[in-house]
Amino acid sequence: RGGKADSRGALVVLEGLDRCGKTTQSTRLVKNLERVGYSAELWRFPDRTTSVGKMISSYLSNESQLDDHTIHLLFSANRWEKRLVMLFFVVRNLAKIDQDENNVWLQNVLGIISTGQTLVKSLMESKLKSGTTLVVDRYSYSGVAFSSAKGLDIEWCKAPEIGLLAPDLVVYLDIPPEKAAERGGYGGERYEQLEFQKKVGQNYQVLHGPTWKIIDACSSMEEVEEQLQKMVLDCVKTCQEGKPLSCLWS
Ligand code: FDM
Repeated sequence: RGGKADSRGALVVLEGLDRCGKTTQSTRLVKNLERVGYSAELWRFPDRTTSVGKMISSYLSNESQLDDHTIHLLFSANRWEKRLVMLFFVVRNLAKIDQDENNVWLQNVLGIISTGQTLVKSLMESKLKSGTTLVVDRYSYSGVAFSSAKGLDIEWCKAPEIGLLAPDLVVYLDIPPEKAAERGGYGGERYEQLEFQKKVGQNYQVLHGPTWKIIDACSSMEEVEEQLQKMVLDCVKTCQEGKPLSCLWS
């Protein structure tokens, strides 16, 4: 809909404290975008379906213990692994070619990949370039805000995220931690504690940049939905007009 035939989708991230309404709003947003004719997909981090995601999930539900640095890197790896999905398909297809061509093809391409001249686009990038808008429930900013709330150095926390795609728009659903805590109670996961969430909120402030927009998450669900959709439609149009993709932390 609209834009040039080869126009790309937008990378939109929703961030905020636990219970700020991100998950409800990101689901509604994708439905609303599709309703008005855009191709859109909902992603979320952590993606608990992968093997790294399962380790994260077990940590969050207090079934396992991990060093703070280790879990931070696992959250980051869970974002990077979206790249590997494509790599896996390429290697698997080459393995098929390999049956006829006596290993040469596979050797060459694996050589290229291992020297870092990657032929492989990340899954995220190829989705965006195919015109799909991605609505992402939490991203690198959660990684930094939550881990640095445990006392880890903020620059150290940002480092493993360098080179991931930078969002075109980050919408911060702003809610006072006390208000969030009143909403239906926390679900018992590791970070769902008022004092911790207060620190996370302060850390998010440091991360706000030019691509950030803030919505008052204490407004009604409908009001938040409407404001969000308006912001995202503006962003989608800018991306269709040719805004280039960039990488964190630009
Ligand atoms: N979280 C989430 C992190 O600590 N680092 C990250 O990189 C991400 C993506 O995991 F408390 C935290 C934030 C939250 C918890 O998130 C699980 P969901 O949105 O409740 O599944």
